[in-house]
Amino acid sequence: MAYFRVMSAQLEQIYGLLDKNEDWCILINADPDAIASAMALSRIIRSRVKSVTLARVNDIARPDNLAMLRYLRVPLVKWRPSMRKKVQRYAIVDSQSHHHPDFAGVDFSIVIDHHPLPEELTNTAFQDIRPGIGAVSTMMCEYLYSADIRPGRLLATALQYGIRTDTGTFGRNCTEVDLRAYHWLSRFGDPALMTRILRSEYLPEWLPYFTRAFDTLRPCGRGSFSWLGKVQSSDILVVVADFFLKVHGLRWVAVCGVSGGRVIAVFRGGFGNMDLGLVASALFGSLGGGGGHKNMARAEMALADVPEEKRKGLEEFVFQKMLEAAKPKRGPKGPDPAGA
Ligand SMILES: [Mn+2]
Repeated sequence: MAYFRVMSAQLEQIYGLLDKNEDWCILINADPDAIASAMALSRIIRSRVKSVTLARVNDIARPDNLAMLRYLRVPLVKWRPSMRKKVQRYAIVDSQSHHHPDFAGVDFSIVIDHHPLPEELTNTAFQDIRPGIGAVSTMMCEYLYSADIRPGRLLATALQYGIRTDTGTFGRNCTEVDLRAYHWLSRFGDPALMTRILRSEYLPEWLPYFTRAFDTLRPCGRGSFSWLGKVQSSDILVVVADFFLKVHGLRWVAVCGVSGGRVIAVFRGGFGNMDLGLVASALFGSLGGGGGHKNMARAEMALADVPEEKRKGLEEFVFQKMLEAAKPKRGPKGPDPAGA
């Protein structure tokens, strides 16, 4: 049975661009889908050109992305303009030239993407842009299949991770072709490596924040409150708050701290009637701002706006505000009927 549509005509076009004397660079804005797609394109073209370099324009900080690069041994380097001297031809996957300033002015011979096409037409030698597809990794499976290439263990696992990431593990923007590609890859991928990547959720330097989070965790109304004090970035509040979502029975949690001269509260949970967006907008009142959705929200205020006498006991100040904001609100008609 044919798994995918036949891409022979497109492959011939790509092969027609390749020259044994030319050095290629596949330029990406690195995320799992882009990394996997670059690996696949490199696999398809590398025997027909002088060399292929995989380069990223962005920095990578997420632990799962770092794990992907490490466990799947991806030879991805940071893009430097000086590399132009050694490269004659460029390809771009999972992005288009208007998506990042570093892509501007680069003459791409190959563009393979699933983001919407801009209005102005480019004069790229080869382009395959299909906004309907969940992941470019899926498109690359069609190319590999048509090129008669069985992906190796590391490449197949990378493509699976690319599809998982871009489709929110098959929950959004996922087409039948994406599922078929994932199924095809499962013959070649490595489930143990996939598990290692999926479990790489935290960086070692984040662990002391968890110690603080557990030490300070206390009930707040029907939810929980945790105080991390000064944090390097508010991202750490998000990481810790997301962790608490995995604890069965915690209705909601507010993880709070100070970063960049601001007091920040990150809310997660909202199982039941509580609307965390409303709690967040009420938290600091006129002193700050906040909002969000029923299940995730955020509130902030400037440290300078905290009353002078409260600054020493900042944790208690925020906790009392939280307690007040999270009090069940009764409407004019009394309590909500059960099950509402
Ligand atoms: Mn993508």
